[in-house]
Amino acid sequence: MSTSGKRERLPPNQKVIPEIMGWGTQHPGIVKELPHVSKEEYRLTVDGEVESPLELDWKAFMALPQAESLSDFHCVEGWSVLDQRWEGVLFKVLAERVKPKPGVRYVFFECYDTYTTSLPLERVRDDDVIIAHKLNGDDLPQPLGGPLRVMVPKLYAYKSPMWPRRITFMEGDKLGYWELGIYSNTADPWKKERYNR
Ligand SMILES: Nc1nc2c(c(=O)[nH]1)N[C@H]1C(S)=C(S)[C@@H](COP(=O)(O)O)O[C@H]1N2
Ligand SMILES: [Mo]
Repeated sequence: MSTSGKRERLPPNQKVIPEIMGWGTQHPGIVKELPHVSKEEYRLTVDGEVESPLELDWKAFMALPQAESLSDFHCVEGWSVLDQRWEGVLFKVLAERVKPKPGVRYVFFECYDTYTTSLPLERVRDDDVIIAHKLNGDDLPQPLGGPLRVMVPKLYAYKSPMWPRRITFMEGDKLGYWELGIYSNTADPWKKERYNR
């Protein structure tokens, strides 16, 4: 927030670069090779404290209402990419389908490469949070999370899990891979919430 109360477009200490860098170029991935998950073998499980858990294959995922989200991408390493157009299913649409039970406040993500992260339910219900299969008109490249990535643009990108395998709705929070390590669990770029203290 600036003193006028309006949010600056670029968070503090970020510089704009033309393209998202991708897997292994900033933080090494937590596996040695990119996980190979084809659309044919992709399964996304949505479970936990919900009335109607789901297991989606690619066809079922694509049959959900599709949307677009235009947003800026902020990496904790200090670079940002503006105006990225993601296409896929809004997270809040998926949340409506599974019907979280009262008391659910967090969502935990497990990925095909064993990466994990968590987010407050309130945050992932924002209009710009999308489970994306396209970026700027093309199929999402695998090093950027293809075939599928959850994009949470208001937070540093380590809160945007690539290749999600399981999404679990929970009452309490559970720390993910980087949050157990050096990075902040709140991850707000405008507040420079980079590191765990
Ligand atoms: N599944 C998975 N998602 C992940 C990661 C990962 O290693 N595996 N790395 C995170 C981290 S630390 C960052 S900085 C961003 C990197 O996104 P990019 O490679 O598209 O720049 O993805 C996040 N999502
Ligand atoms: Mo990162």
